[in-house]
Amino acid sequence: MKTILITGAAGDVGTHLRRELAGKYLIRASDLRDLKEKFKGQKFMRADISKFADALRITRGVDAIVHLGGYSVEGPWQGILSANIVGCYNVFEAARRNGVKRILFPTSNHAVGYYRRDRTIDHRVYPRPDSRYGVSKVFGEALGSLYADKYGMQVFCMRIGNVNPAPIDKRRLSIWFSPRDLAQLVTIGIEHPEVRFEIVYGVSGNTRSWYDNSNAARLGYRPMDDSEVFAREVLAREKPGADARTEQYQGGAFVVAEEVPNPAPLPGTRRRKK
Ligand code: 15L
Repeated sequence: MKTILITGAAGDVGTHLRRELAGKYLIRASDLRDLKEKFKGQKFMRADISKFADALRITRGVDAIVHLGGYSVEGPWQGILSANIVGCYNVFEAARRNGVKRILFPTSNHAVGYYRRDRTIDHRVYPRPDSRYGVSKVFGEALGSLYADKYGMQVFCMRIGNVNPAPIDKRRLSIWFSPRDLAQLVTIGIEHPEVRFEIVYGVSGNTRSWYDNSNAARLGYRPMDDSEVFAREVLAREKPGADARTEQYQGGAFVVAEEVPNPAPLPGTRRRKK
């Protein structure tokens, strides 16, 4: 049985994934925080991936890595820098030094969140991040491409929508990713013999999808779920967003989210009068 390292294993996506993969792989679950839910046969290793020594320690002797660790929403730049940029670099570099060939990088819909909702995009579009968090995901995709080309690593980037047992609002009807579809796509990322560098969308087979997920289909992904069965109930409770941009762009509220809501002016500068 393969040993799989999951970083960020205590988070929501990590917990869904560990539940779905329990018994299928030997899971090494790593996080800064304690695991709230534990599953049989999964070993916990506490680590701070912004420290290279920790990244080296947790990546030793595994067959593949699912690198979920880091900030999962917009946040202060220093936090994103250390967890998502430095942390991501550390995991790739530690994997290379430990001879781990395969990395699954859960990037995000927010790497392309500035595409409008009336467009269908595929894995070849130019990134259009909607936040500093989105930029950090584009960084991870670029790093994966470098490590695939330069070091022959096998890198599987999943631009994840929203993992939940059910879609929670109108935007999520388009990007919902059920836990069992997540497990199917991750299994393809771990097992497919021809992965070199791939970008796929981590979403279920949603009728309202904004994505052409043909690259995932080419690799054998056959989603079992479609958010449409929840549409009536979700739309009935939907309230219009306060800012029209959140309805125009795929990234929703991330296009208006600020790392610091009202930054103080720099010394020697003044706020412009309206
Ligand atoms: C993400 O990338 C986040 O990790 C997750 O927390 C959700 O906010 C999701 O996107 C989303 O767009 O709903």
